[in-house]
Amino acid sequence: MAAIKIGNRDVLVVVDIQNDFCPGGSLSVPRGHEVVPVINRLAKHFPHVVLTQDWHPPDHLSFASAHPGKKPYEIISVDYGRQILWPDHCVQATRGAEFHKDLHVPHAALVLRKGIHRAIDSYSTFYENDRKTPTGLVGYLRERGFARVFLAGLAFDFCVRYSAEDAKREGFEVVVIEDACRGIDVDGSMDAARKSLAELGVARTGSEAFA
Ligand code: VGL
Ligand code: ZN
Repeated sequence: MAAIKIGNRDVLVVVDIQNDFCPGGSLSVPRGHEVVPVINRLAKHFPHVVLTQDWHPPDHLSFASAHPGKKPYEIISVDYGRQILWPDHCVQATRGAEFHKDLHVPHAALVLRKGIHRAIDSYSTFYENDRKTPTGLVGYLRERGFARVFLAGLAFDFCVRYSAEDAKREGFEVVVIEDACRGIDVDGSMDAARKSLAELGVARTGSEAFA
């Protein structure tokens, strides 16, 4: 694969490298921790990095525990459509919400927190699941003059996927760094993510392209 040259209009968005998404966490992504060294290496190639954090209040509507009688991974209907119910995860200011201890990206300029509204889940780091409520990240990236968004992190089939799609729709060039992601894979979500990203023209690469 041809080497990718990174410049000042490029930004790396590192998605949700948090304890709860790693083995031992409450919503652990299989082998999620394996992306940590890959991302640490990758980030050295990028002068501009943003970290995101899933950051829910304790009674968040995406938690099965907030719906008596419901279990994790059941689907319910909410104001904005279908919502998968998750185990409690990434509760604000808890250990599960902290970044993995080995994540080392000291030059990251922004930590963007999402999923902060009790009644709206947020997979995308740009728009919450009602598809209307912005996180502010589009404005930040535009004001900083970025044109190309590289994405890495957890989970490929949720947060990375929806973030890539929104970035593309907002007119950024988007590249997903595949070996720097891992997925949850519920109900065919990995295949659905790959298909949707291909249809939208989101580019994919491997971390070796930055060597
Ligand atoms: C995520 C499920 C629930 C993610 C966040 O970051 O991919 N997935 N909350
Ligand atoms: Zn969440």
